[in-house]
Amino acid sequence: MHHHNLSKKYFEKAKQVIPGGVNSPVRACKSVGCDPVFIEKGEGCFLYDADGNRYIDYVCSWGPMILGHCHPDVCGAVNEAMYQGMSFGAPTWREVELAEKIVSMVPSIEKVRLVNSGTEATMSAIRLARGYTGRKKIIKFDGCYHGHADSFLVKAGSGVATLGIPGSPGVPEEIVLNTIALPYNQLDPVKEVIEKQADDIAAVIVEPVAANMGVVLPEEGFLEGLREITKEYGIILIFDEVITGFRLAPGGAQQYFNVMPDLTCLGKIIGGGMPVGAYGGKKEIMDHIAPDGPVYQAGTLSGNPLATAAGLATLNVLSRAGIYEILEERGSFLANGIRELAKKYGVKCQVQSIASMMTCFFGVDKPVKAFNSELDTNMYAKFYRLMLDEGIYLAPSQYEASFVSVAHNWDAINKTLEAADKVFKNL
Ligand code: KE4
Repeated sequence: MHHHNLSKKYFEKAKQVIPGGVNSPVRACKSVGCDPVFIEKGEGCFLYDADGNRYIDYVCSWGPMILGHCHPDVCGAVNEAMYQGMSFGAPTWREVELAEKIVSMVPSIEKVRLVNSGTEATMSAIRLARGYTGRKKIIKFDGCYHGHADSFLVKAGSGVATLGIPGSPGVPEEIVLNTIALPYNQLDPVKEVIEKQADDIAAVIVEPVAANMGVVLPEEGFLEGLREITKEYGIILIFDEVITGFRLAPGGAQQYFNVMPDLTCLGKIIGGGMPVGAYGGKKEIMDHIAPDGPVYQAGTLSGNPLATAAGLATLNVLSRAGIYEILEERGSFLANGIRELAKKYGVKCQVQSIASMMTCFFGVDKPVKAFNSELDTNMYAKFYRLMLDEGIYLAPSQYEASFVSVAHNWDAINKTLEAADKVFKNL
């Protein structure tokens, strides 16, 4: 690897004018014990940093860049849209085209509202569920992250025993009193809480495949069980598919597992790299949203021409035959290759993957089924730094997912496994 002199210089400057030098905390790489590199450009599966180092990119902007960087169809669409006007704050036909595309791809969505981020999508979905049911409480799961709206920032395990405890300064107790956090992949605690408090519970929100505690798959029957009990008590089931949407399948996790939520939250891939989020579901529920309904939600740049152009171009490419088979084949080949290397060198590393997303959990050698605070995060940090030196750009946190894009060809995958072989040998 070359040096990171310019990145270091840029980071010092950045920290003088931006909190932590970053516009989102995880980018500061605090949990992997090194400073972030500043990226100059991306191309296909590659990133190039300010010092001219090239990396194979498995962060993919935390999910959105499923087609790789600078896909011609996406760049072309944005370029064309740009010269028609960047934003009007008025209805445009392309918003309808994107909405129709989302409705055609995501099985449970009949109507959809575009917003500007995943956080806006989940925040709005919760408000809609509360407004539609007239109830206040929500159930979320430890280790699942739904963006930074107050209602979701509760301490883990703040479940039914103790009322929601703020997970961050600035979040009033009054807000999180109504948030119940329960263990992921366990139905009994959910049944217990709902049977006691059903009339107060507006929604259950869940990452159908968790990615914010590392990739954790739903246990057999977990999603089906949530669907059954929420239907029985008239509770809105919300799938937060900000990561799994258009990642696991054209119709996301709900199509992959064939479990239909009442509302779905989307983000990341839906904008192809531009700021787009969305929430959608049954017409009967969505018609409660302003201006037709009483539940208020709004946004100056929601559905803006550039974002809808990027999003529509991305979903159109993803709709081509064979795309998800390619993603699955390369994702599983990479995950299996790393599993074999961990075994070859006797490294305690549990690789969990689905479709084209994966996490290497260090310090465990059996399945991770819920948020695990005992992981060897130091070993992950060492793995991260050594892989970065080999030109492989992984998620800078043990509790995140890494992603394969359509642009990760076999040469990139094989180079990654060669790097992992070298790194595992020295771990
Ligand atoms: P945004 O507001 O960051 O667009 O989306 C929030 C969100 C909602 N739901 C899920 C399942 C998510 O994963 C996210 C955001 N994910 C994080 C990390 N996995 C984005 C990276 C960051 O925070 O910088």
